[in-house]
Amino acid sequence: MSSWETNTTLDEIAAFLEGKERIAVLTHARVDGDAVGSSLALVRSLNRASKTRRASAWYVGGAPNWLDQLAGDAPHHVLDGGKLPEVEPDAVVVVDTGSWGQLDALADWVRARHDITSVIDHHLQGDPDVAPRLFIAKTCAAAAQPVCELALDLLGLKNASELPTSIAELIYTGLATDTGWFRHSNVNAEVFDLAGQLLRAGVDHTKMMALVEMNDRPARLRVMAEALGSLELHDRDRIAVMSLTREAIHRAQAGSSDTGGFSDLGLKISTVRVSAILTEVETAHETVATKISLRSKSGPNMIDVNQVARMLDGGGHANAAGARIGLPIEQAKPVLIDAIMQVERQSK
Ligand SMILES: [Mn+2]
Repeated sequence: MSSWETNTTLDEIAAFLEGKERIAVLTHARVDGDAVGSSLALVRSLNRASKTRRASAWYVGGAPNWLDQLAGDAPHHVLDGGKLPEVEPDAVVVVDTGSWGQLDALADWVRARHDITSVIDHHLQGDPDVAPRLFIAKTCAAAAQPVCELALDLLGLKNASELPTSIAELIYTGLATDTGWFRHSNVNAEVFDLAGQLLRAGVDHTKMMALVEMNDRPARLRVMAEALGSLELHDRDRIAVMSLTREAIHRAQAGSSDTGGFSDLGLKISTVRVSAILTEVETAHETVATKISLRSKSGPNMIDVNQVARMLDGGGHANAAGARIGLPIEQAKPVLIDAIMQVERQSK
């Protein structure tokens, strides 16, 4: 019985990828900064390490509007409507997730290529049967950190300050976004050490920040207003819950790529310990499901939202986790609040 633990080294993954020419790099559906940054940093490093190699990244579930600008000429494809990668790879690398649910429409495609798949992740939960090679850096703030080590390995470099700027920018994006631009509790000396090395490699912090955080369409602010307008406080104002129905997203003239990243807004309220946003999503089978994104304040009396998410068959980190429930929002909400209060009671 395998478990969600590292069972290999980055050196061994590099050795496995040696001589592989067509490599598909995948990540979780509805990509974020770490998913894009770590996948494209790996793609660029693989292609730079071998002139004949054709590595590319494949994304499902929509993409943020900054994707193409960040990616530049790094090969990447956004697959819509259940489409699958058009290559038959000789190796697959999954970064920033290792769970079937997060792979979404790509799950069966990966399952059919299990033996040639490797996972590089930093989440506390995942499905160990996704790949025979698992590198799970659970103490890392971003998947971009182990990916950076692999990139150095592939390129024969010692320090991230020696990376080409085009790769350093991608790793920086992963590191910065998964730490909330160096605000979250996962920030530590290693994070700042690596950030410093990446700045020395030529990364322009202001440029990356503007690219990712100041590049929204007006619809994104309208949908944020819908989310804030839906705010409810529960459990003596300790739980903040926002909702985004498909109707609200439609009203804001927004798309699914405009909805991410609002889950921590509720944490701005002094009494709130857990903030959640429930987003109605369309599933492959046209039934209604609710995506739940959870954030908690760290420090004394912290509520471990990874535990909450696990009760709902999801997972993540102690302060940032997610799950998906096959119920409409109004039915998912009491289930979620009950799960949070259960974890809260256990942690007393
Ligand atoms: Mn990540």
